[in-house]
Amino acid sequence: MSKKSALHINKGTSDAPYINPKWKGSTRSEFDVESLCNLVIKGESTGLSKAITLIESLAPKDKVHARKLMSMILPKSGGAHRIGISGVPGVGKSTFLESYCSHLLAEQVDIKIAILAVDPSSELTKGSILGDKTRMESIGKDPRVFIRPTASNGHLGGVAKSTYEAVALCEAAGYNYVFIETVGVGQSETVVSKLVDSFLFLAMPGTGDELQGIKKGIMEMADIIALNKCDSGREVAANQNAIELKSALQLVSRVKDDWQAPVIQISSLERKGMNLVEEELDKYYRHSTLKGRFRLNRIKQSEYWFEQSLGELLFEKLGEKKDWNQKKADFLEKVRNNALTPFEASEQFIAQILD
Ligand SMILES: Nc1nc2c(ncn2[C@@H]2O[C@H](COP(=O)(O)OP(=O)(O)OP(=O)(O)O)[C@@H](O)[C@H]2O)c(=O)[nH]1
Ligand SMILES: [Mg+2]
Repeated sequence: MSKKSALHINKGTSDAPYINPKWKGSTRSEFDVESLCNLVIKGESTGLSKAITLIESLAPKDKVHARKLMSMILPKSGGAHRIGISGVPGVGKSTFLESYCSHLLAEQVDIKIAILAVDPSSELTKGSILGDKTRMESIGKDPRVFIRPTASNGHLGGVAKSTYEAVALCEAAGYNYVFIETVGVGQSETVVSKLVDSFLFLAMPGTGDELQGIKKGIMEMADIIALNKCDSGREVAANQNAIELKSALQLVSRVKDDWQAPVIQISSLERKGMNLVEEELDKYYRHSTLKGRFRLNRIKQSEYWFEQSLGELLFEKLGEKKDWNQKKADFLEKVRNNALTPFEASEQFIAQILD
């Protein structure tokens, strides 16, 4: 077995879908969706990998297969605790996952962990996932762990769709923890926060100004904030930062529930504080399940993605109308000349397009 397959790290982009050497010789037209579905349900990581490549594909034929696969998979999904991990590049998300998952693996024999890495800002073939391969090496070798980057297709809607479906596939394959690592840039955190049950935000010790730089939106999204890189010998600075973070958090009122995000201090490098993370995640899980919010949150997320997708698809379909560009340019000119307000122009434009 090659090192790559031993690590269960599978690259794949929509342009060049990952094809496991085991399937060499098979062609896409030979696709047997039912067998693939069975492989996934049996928990075979190679089948799961192939299934994720299929749902990421933009080829029309693959989309038909993917739709069929998802309809078979969906009733078997939902069984995992979905956990989002975010934070600025270099904060230590991958190192944390390596450390935290080692902790879980040592504690629980029956555990199955899937890690999906979402990075809409970089191409999958470069950058972070190569680093992840070495950073997560020790857990990647464990047969109970599946690591996979999600193809972004360059836009967030694509990330959301493929990640949503990849999570469902992992759950059908029996993974009871699904971690989604996302780099803290752009809108990726917002997307991931609407795909998970619990959202863990990693920060690192710095000056007060840097801490204040943590976006207010993130404070509202985060269920737990872990101050990473609180290594031995850095206790004083770490304590000071934790106090600052806590007081900043008090200014944020959570509208979605009555949860106050805790701030904990960890060192992923020294593997310190992993039990604290587990405790806080458990606490939050209990908090959300007790009040029925857990299920409701998932329903709300599905509704949200339905609405989002409707909007995106409608826009895409309208854009395919042959006179879209010309008419749009005409109305844009009227807006520029102040002949119409932007709102009136868009209303008239849509009315003409739909006519
Ligand atoms: N001192 C110290 N260094 C750490 C700790 N955790 C991670 N690092 C280091 O920080 C650097 C970045 O770690 P990564 O785990 O790749 O960070 P990341 O957030 O996944 O980075 P991206 O995937 O690029 O966004 C590496 O050199 C790690 O060794 C920690 O607890 N203490
Ligand atoms: Mg990383």
